[in-house]
Amino acid sequence: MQIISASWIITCDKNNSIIKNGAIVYDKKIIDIDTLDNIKNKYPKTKIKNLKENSVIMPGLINSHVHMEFSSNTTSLKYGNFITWLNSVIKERENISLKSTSKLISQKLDFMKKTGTTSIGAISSYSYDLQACLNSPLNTVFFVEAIGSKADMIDTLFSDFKARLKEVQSHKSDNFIPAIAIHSPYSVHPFLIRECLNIARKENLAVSSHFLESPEEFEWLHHNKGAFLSFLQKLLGQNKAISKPLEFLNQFKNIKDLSFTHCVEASNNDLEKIKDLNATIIHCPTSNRLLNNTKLNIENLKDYDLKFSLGTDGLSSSNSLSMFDELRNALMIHENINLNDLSNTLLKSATKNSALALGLNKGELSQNKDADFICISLPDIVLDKNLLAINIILHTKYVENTIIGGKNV
Ligand code: MCF
Ligand code: FE
Repeated sequence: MQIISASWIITCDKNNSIIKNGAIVYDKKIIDIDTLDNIKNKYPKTKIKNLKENSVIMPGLINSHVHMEFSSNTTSLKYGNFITWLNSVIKERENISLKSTSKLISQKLDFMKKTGTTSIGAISSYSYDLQACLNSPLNTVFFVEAIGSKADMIDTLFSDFKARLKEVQSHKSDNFIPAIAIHSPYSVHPFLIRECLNIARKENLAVSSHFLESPEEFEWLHHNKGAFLSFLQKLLGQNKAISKPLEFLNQFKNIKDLSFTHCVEASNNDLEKIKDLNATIIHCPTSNRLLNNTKLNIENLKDYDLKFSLGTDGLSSSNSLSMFDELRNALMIHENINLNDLSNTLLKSATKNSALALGLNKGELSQNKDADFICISLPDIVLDKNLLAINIILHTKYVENTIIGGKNV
């Protein structure tokens, strides 16, 4: 059992409690959390590690959506329009994958740890990122991705998917959790979706999918028109979408830990369905800005009682895997919301809501949650506790300490 204290503890719990001069008692899980004075009284014999002035302890950040296999990309892809981006990915993907070695991915994971991330939801297309994730102290929810829309290929694709999932499942541990990703409504055949989701239900695996991230995707799925028509006609000889948005969503019933990434073009009917499915929306603001110049209407989500979590997406659609960079971008992009309210909402989206999306017992500092937290140091005194969230987002580049499962890593 260990005790650590800081000037401030941001719990990200359901009441958004903030404790001034607080302390946490923990082993693998959090045993107690209170003011330093109360903890001293309750645990008089245990030595306390006191962090310095203007220190903050908060839950470790959870990056709920990232593609590590694209880690080598910096300048190869074209931004500004989704189809232009997709074409550049198809052209450059092999090169990017080859350069994204285990060594490079390990370096990126280390950078993520230093910038406050303690857990990731990694979408993996080929399992090229498996070894680096296994070697990392970060908790990984490893999503084996299913993709492919050609009916005559389904058997082969499904066999390949099952073989990859089996290999990934052989590595299951407390900090490595196998899961399933369905790429998107336009790229995965409904039969393949059905089979993969049956496995998820049977084996209780978390599921995630990209959903309605561009106006082109909306036009295609609803009306079989737009830039996707010529793109898919040329690539696969397709002239009709394989699923309508609601047909697609309806396939995801009875999945316990479910999330849909992007959703910037989701209709109100779609949002209602997503709520019905008890799913979380994963928001990747930098990716949305770079690929489409769109943003998620986070105010609208309240009307549907929907929660959103935060993700960076991969370096295929962002310039940084730092969750603090993503938080700052989100703070700048959503210019129509009160800054302090937005800051609190964003910290919650990067912790508690991300844990919800991935099905983890983490993301908030309260009794019995996993002891995953970060220690940061603010540059100067914060006089009003309502200004903590915004100052943490504005000023944190690197963390001082990272504790995962009670261990300093
Ligand atoms: O989230 C972004 C944009 N939307 C869709 N896919 C991806 C993103 N970043 C990487 N991807 C991957 C995806 O997992 O790119 C491929 C898939 O394997 C797209 S199809 C060429
Ligand atoms: Fe993505």
